[in-house]
Amino acid sequence: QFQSRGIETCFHGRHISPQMYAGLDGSNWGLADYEARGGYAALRQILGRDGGPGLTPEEVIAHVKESALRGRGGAGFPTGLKWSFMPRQFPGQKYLVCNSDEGEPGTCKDRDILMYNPHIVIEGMAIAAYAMGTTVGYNYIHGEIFQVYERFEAALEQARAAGYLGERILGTNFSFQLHAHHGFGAYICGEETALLESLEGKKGQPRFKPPFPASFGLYGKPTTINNTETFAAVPWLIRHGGKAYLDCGRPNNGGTKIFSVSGDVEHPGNYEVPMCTPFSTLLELCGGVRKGRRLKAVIPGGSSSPVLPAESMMCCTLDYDSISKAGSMLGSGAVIVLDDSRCMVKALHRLSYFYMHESCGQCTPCREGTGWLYRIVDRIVNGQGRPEDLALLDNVAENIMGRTICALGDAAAMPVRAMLKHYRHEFEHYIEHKTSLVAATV
Ligand code: L3W
Ligand code: SF4
Repeated sequence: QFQSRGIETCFHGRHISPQMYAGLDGSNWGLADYEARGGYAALRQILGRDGGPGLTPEEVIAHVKESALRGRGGAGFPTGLKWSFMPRQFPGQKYLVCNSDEGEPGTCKDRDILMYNPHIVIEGMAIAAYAMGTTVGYNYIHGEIFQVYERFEAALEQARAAGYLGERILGTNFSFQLHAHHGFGAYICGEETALLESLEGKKGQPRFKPPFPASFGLYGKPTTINNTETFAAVPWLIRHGGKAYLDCGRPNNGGTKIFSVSGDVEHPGNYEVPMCTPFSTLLELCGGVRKGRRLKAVIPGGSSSPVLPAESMMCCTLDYDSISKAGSMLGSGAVIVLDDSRCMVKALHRLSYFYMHESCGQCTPCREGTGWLYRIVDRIVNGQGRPEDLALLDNVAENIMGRTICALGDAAAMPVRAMLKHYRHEFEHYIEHKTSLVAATV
């Protein structure tokens, strides 16, 4: 069922897909090609415009629940449950938002979906809007990807012209206005409440949760936010049924997932595989560790997820449960592969700089703590580390965790603690000898 299509991406990877990328070569992203691949059939089906009886909003949500589709942006929250939070009778505007503010280091899947198959996201959002009774939606696209934004705008125009968006879609009473919004490239705007603030025209800083967007979202109205890949999964699961999607994976981990594989593999890129695929299979699909070197470690779910040593990772299957049991997170599925030439002190140096740079500065433990973390690792890398710095690093990380408004604080602290847990000897060596234990470094 899942065969390699050998499609080179802008990341020189290969797409393995029955759903997201099927048959795509970069030139056939448009409406006619999408329809020829069965596109918008799911929307026609739920609206009863395929000769069938149609589906009620409740039936659509039931399919999504049955599919066990979980949020593909990082948290893995059950999508059907999230959709059922949207109040059915609400005396005002309700909103649907797609989070395409992909900024997690290592993650590059959403931009590819939008570039190569934008209509699948539009169709998924239209189905979601029908299921939740929302008439206005936004797709918030990361600021640094201009071509992707332009491509999505072009696809929106096509969908509007064909009657898949706008007033009285396909001649029914269902209306849905969908707009694209181009962000400015701040990582923190990928956090859902910061995204909403930014969409409202304010500084992109996270809000306290609760209240969750489900009750207090865009302009204070009930709002459902899902990741791009989550919406992209919806048309297929409607066409084939929630059970068929679930059966692609395993209970609690339904369907397929796109993994953005980067780092020390022969063929980095986006790979769509069934959930619960063994990590070793994904590594094989990527051509293995580059130049035949030894696998040292893997950051399995984007830079926010704790690093796992090779031996732990090789026992994992790619799903929420297996990776969290091993001590990390599936996150957004950004698999960063590190071979035995990588110095973990230098890897952490780079990661901690990122979080210091991207902290929005709103809460003290994150604003000050991320700077402390970076400066301590920086002095180790510069040969000025002190033996007590390792306890200090751990202490600063501990004092950030659980004490901030949003998950960025934890995301900065967790990699530090994991690096110290698994590779403490490399840090000790660097401090004592003022140089890396690993000969060839990043
Ligand atoms: C209503 C409740 N809604 C939870 C909703 C909530 C959100 C979703 C998940 O962080 C993670 C983070 C990053 N009533 C609810 C409820 N919800 N309880 O469910 O919520 P939450 O708080 O568990 O997660 P989050 O704040 O959305 C996401 C990690 O993902 N991450 C980030 C990757 C970044 C990208 C990117 O650049 N695009 O993917 C990677 O690991 O660290 O832990 O919608 O409203 N009772
Ligand atoms: Fe801003 Fe960091 Fe606080 Fe999140 S944890 S709100 S990024 S200061």
